[in-house]
Parts: sequence; structure tokens; C-alpha cells
Amino acid sequence: MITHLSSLVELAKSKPKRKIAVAAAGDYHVLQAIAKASAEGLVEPILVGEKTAIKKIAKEIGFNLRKIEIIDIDDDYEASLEATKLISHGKAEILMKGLVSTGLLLKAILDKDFGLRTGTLLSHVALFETPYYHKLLGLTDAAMNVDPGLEEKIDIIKNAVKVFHRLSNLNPKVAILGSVETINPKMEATMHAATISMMNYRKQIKGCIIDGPLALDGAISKRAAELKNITSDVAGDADLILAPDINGANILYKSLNFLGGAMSAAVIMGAKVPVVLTSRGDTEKSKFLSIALAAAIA
Ligand code: COD
Repeated sequence: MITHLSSLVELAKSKPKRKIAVAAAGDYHVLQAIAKASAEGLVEPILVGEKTAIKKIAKEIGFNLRKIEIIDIDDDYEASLEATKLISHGKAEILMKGLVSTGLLLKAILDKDFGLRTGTLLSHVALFETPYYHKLLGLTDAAMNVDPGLEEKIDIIKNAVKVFHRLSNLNPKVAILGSVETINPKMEATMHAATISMMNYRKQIKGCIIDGPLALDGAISKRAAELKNITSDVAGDADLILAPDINGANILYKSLNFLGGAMSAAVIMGAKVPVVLTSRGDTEKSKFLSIALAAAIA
């Protein structure tokens, strides 16, 4: 089981080197992360995008492109489509978003001829390492699904649980967040949490232990759980947090990184291959670790 994000790098190195197709690759920070991941032998990049822009940035950051394949396409959507085609034709095993909107990349991923659909929802999974928690903490979905309903939340959990399984945590503890531990029909998140927990208890959702609703303190602090008299296998020891919606998840994501001294790695799950979709505010290290995560689970 992985306890530190740096272990993702070792894990990725222990696997066959994966090819990563970067859609609209002319992005300074994305190319920085790709250059590092390539230099460390984690991935072999194929850069799809405007060649002049890619070459200009590469020169600035000292990224030697001599052995790197570049497919010269100016249009962002066409570049995204070409990158997904590389994957559907078996020429690459990871997709990475460059300077293109999430919506356009999603459109390419969902393309009916060349896309990477699997029939399940695509969702974002982040892993955090922070000095204030005793293990890695997963969070979903901070970047893709805006206001998931019950069925979508189930898919989002399944996608995130898959990440834990691939990192050898075969029964992760999942906390479904609310702002209270009791079920309140006026708070939909608590109703969803109760239903999903019962579905897990009745083995309709397997491969994890789910409990909720739990407020954040009860999910991650044993002391808070004891003070609140919560009896739960998950409380105080969650591996993964399902947030009620993108707002809550994104605020938690940014609080952990900007106020909580955390480092993170994240991927989109649910497509045929992991998709690296980092946000502009993520550090270069976080982008690099996200590539390592994708390579480790691809
Ligand atoms: N998984 C699979 N298919 C999806 C998903 C998903 N998560 N979301 C939409 N689809 C499919 C729909 O079923 C439909 O077939 C097609 O995609 C278009 O659906 P729309 O019209 O809802 O798609 P868009 O382009 O309007 O919205 C998709 C986004 C991902 C762009 C949208 O959900 C969004 O804006 N998400 C938040 C992105 C964001 O701002 N993140 C901020 C933090 S980085």
C-alpha cells in the first residue's frame, strides 16, 4: 500500500514505460512536468499541438525534443481528437490535457468513433499527502462533475476505489461528507450518503467500506469521532472522501494544498485510460506527481 506520493514515482518506474499523449501540448507548465517525467523515465511523451509554440517553450525550459514525437496540429479540438485517437489505436496509454478547455477535451474523449468511452461516468480523483494526516487521503470529485446525483455519486466512488485497488489498497475506507452525521431529509447529501452506505452494507457496492454522512472532522479525526460518539469503521481513518458537489470538493482541494501544507496528485478515471487533467494553480511538482499516478495505475 502506498503511504507517500513519492512512492508513486517508484511504482511508475517499476512498470513498463507508458506512452503519454499530450493534447494541445503548448503549455509551459505542462511541458515542464512532462520534461521531468520523461527525464526520470516514467513516460514517453507524444506531443500533439502547435509545433512552433511547443518548440519555443521547450527551448525556454531546456527540454530536449530530439527524440520526442510531435504531431503538429494548431486547432485545440483537433489536437485533442488526435491525442485520443493515439490511445484508441494503442499508440499511447495515458492522455494528458494541455492548453485546451476541459469541455473540448471531454468532447474528444466521448467521440463515438475514436473516443475513450467505457460507458461509465468520468470523474476526478485526487490523492493528498499532508503532515496533518496519518496516511494518503483521496478526494473526489473536485474537477469534473458539478452536482452529482445519487447514481453519479456511486460511479464516482467506484472510479476512485479503482485507483486505491490499483495502488494495492484493496478495501479503502470511504467517507461520504455532509455537514452532520445524522440524516436530515432537508439535506440531500445526507440522504445520498445513507443510501450509498446501506448499498455498501448490503454488498451492492463492493471493494470498499463506506460510511456517511460524516462531517469532515469525524471522517479524518479519531478524536473528533470519539467526542461525537460516532461508531464507525471509517470515522477518523478515511482513505477517501466523497464531497457532496464540485464546490465543496474544490474548496477542500484548494484548502489542503494552499492552507494545509499538502501535496497532491490527481487523475480523471472512467475513460479507457487515466487522463491527467491538472489545474492551472497546481504546482509543477503536483503536475509531475499526477503523471506518476497515471503511469502507476495505467
Ligand atoms: N462523464 C461522462 N460523460 C459526460 C460527463 C462525465 N463526467 N459529463 C458530461 N458527459 C457527457 C454527457 O452525457 C453528454 O453526452 C456530453 O458529455 C455533453 O454533456 P454536457 O452538455 O453536460 O457537457 P458540457 O461540455 O456542457 O460539460 C462537461 C464539463 C466537464 C465541461 C462540465 O461538466 C463542467 O464544466 N465541469 C466542471 C469543469 C470545471 O470547471 N472544473 C473546474 C476545476 S478544474
